[in-house]
Amino acid sequence: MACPLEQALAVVVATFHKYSGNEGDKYKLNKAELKELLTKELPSFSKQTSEASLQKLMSSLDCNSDNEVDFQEYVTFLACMAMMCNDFFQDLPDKMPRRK
Ligand SMILES: [Ca+2]
Ligand SMILES: [Ca+2]
Repeated sequence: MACPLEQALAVVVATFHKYSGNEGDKYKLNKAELKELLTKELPSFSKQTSEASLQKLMSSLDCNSDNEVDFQEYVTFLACMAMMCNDFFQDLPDKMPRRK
């Protein structure tokens, strides 16, 4: 049985490919694929994702400006989210997510 962190890494990889393969380049997320990933996999972070904020997020993630989010850009995004979670939880030990 895999450890939780190993499972989490596998989920990070599998989640990307679950959406990246829907349209066009199967190793990159276009805007529609990114939107679907955000709304289905990160619902608490993307409650009010307007078209404008999606476009803004897309351009800030798209470091190489090819209008697609590749795996590296996606991982950078998740790393930023992880840092935000860390900032939020580190001073709130009671709210620290617990391993199940
Ligand atoms: Ca794609
Ligand atoms: Ca890109």
